[in-house]
Amino acid sequence: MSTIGRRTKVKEFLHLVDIEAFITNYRPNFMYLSGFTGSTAFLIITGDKDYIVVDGRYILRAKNEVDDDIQIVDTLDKSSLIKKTRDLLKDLGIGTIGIEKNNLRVSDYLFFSEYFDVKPFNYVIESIRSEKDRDEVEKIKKALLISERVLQEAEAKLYEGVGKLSEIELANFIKRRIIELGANGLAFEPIVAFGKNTALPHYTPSDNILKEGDFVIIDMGAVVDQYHSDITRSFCIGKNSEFERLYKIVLEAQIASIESIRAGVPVKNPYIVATKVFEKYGLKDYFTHGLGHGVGLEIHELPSMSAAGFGFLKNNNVLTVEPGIYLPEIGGIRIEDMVIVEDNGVNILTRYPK
Ligand SMILES: [Mn+2]
Repeated sequence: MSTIGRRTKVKEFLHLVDIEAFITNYRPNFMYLSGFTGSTAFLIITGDKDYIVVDGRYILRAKNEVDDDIQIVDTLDKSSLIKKTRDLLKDLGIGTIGIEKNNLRVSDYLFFSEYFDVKPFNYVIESIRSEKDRDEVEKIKKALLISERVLQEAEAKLYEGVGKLSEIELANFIKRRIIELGANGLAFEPIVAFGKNTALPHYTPSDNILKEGDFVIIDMGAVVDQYHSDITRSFCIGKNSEFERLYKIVLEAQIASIESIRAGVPVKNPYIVATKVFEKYGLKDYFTHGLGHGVGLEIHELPSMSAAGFGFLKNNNVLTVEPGIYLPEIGGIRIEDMVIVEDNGVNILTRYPK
C-alpha cells in the first residue's frame, strides 16, 4: 500500500507552518509514513522528495518495504544515523526543520539546533494517524477477532477452574493461544485478576487461585501486521449479588458513553458522560482512570479519552471505551469495547457478549 497520501498531509503541514522539512525517528511514525518496519531510521519529509536514512543492517529490508518514491540513504560510510541525516539536510539546502517534541531525544534536539533553525511540534503525525483508513481497520479487526477467540477459550477455562486455575496459568494460556491463532505478537502482557485483585486496574497476574464467587477481569490484545487490539471483560464465577449490581452500573456507563460518541464531539465528552453515570450511584470516586484511548500502530495512541483529552473526535478514529470501578477489598469491574467513530455515531467492532 502506498504511503504517499499520508506524507502529503505532512507536506501540507510544512506549508502551513512554513518549514522546509519535517523529521521523525519515532518508529510508529516512520513506519506509518514509509512502510519501513525496522527499529531505527530517520525519515525526512520535504515539500519535494522524501528520504529515509537507515544503517547497514536495514538496507535490504528498507529496499523491500519502503515506498519507491522515498529515497533510501544508508550509513555505509560508518557515519552515525543522525550525522548522515544532518549531512543530507545540509546537501538539500534546508535551513528550517520541524521536529517532534513528544518523541525526539533532548540530545538529538540539541544536535540539530547547532545546524538548523529547529521548530518543535507536538503530535503532528500522531494526529494524522488517529484517522484510520480501510486497510488499517481491516488489520485491527483481524487482531480483535483473534483476541475475542482467545477470550472465549479463556472464559470457558474459568468455569472448570474453580479451586485449581491460577491467574498466571490463565495469562500464559492466553499468550500462547494469541500466537497459535496467528497473531504476530501480544498487544501487551495480559491482565488476569481474580477476587480482590480485580480492584487493581493494571494488575500483574500472580499464583492466586480462582475461588467460587470471585470477580474476574481479563484484559488482553493481539497484534496483526503491526496493528493492535484491546478487549476487557469482567466475569463472576458463581453467584455474587454485589457483582451483578456493580456490573449493571458499569455497563450503563459504557453504553451511555458509547452513545455519546460521534465525529465532532469534544474528545473529553464521553468520559464526562461515564463519570455522570457513576456519580448517580455514588461511585464516581471509584472510576480511577480515563475512559479509553485510540488504538492502531500503538496500543495507546490519540485520542486520549480522558478529562485531559483535547480537540474533537474525528471520523475513523478507532477507540476503546472501557469504564471501570474498583472497590478495595471487594473487587473491580471493567468492560472494554473497540469502536470506530462515524458521522452519526459509532460502529462497534467488538462482538463479545457483555
Ligand atoms: Mn485498553
